[in-house]
Amino acid sequence: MPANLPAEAKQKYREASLARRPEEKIKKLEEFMSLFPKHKGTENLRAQVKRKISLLKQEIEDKKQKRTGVATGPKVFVEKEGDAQIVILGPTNVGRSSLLSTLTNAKVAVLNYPYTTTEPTPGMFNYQDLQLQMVETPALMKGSSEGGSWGLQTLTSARNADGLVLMVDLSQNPVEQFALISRELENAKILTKKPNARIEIEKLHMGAKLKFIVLGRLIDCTVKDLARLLKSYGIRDATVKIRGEATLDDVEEAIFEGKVYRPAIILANKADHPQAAERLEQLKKAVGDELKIVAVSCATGAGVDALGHEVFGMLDIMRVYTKEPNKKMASARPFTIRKGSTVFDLAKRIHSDFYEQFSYAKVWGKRLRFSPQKVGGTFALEDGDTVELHMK
Ligand SMILES: Nc1nc2c(ncn2[C@@H]2O[C@H](COP(=O)(O)OP(=O)(O)OP(=O)(O)O)[C@@H](O)[C@H]2O)c(=O)[nH]1
Ligand SMILES: [Mg+2]
Repeated sequence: MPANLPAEAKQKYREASLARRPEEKIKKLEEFMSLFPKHKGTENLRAQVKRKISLLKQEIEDKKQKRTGVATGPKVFVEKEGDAQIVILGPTNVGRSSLLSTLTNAKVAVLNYPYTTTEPTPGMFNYQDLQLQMVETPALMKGSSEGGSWGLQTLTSARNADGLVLMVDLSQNPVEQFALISRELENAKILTKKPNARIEIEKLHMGAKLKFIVLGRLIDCTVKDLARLLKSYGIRDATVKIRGEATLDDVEEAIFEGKVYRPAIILANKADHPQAAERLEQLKKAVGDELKIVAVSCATGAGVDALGHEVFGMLDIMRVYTKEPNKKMASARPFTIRKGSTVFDLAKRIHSDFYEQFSYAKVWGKRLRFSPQKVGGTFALEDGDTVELHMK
């Protein structure tokens, strides 16, 4: 827990947040690390800062690559496209590429040979009205979370995703494979179980001030305490959204982009294997009701049809329809946004102009006592709402 950092360290962190160039940020973050003691209580924080530094170094590499046109390394993660990005994770040879080529048009090499896939590779999976971007990542292995082999790419992709497919193989020992995936995710601070508190801190332009949207409950602290904490890290302009039950410590951890929650399902592939049924039972026993398990065979196609439904079901997204002010009908295709999103979130998704020049919105929804209702930007949307945005 990063609690009780010396004021000097907080000041340094603030400088790091304000630094514009990645080189400068790295320097400040390294100085920041030297300003707090090395012990069990700061272990998490050190790991997070180290990961941040690795990412910044990668960013510098990527820029160099763009300038010189010379590839120095593979992409860290894939830009999001479509309605949601699902990252496929698993140890080597479980059939991640087979899944990608079953669900999408992506051209990938499927080989009975380990470590074929060496960079995050996307494909688009059309499920009903939705476009789900599936991303195969290089194999997870012991030590991936320490940055070994492709660890940085694979786990950064997972961190960046909207949902995860954790893939194991029923021709091997799926319990061991799942244990490996769980361990690496845990070390990388990616949770697949919904935490009590979910906190998002979105930094805003200077002068915007601090805004708090508390959809859940604060434990042993007030909004004033949160404001004081954020200001001590130099955060003066931000929207802070809190769902579930959050303590001051949870908010402090969120400042360092510590733990993230990503919904997940387990996909047990190679269900055509003679011992598959028995191993599936062992896996179910080991996992309990922690995560949903879906068994498929990419080789025979068994179970694959149900996947779209399962993948969409695990995502924390809702459909919102938009309507132009002078039209009668709402759009046929919905926008998909995170559950708990506001009118501002929707506006930003459509175009930054809608956000920057936002005046008010009209919302039609089943839960509303009357529709349309005139609302402001922080109004929380729900699945199935229709929204009409008005600009200044
Ligand atoms: N029996 C059986 N074999 C499968 C199935 N799915 C994939 N395979 C085989 O498993 C091997 C590995 O498949 P890939 O899809 O390349 O596995 P991967 O997880 O992408 O592996 P790497 O990228 O090399 O880490 C290939 O020989 C596939 O033909 C399945 O459902 N049943
Ligand atoms: Mg592969």
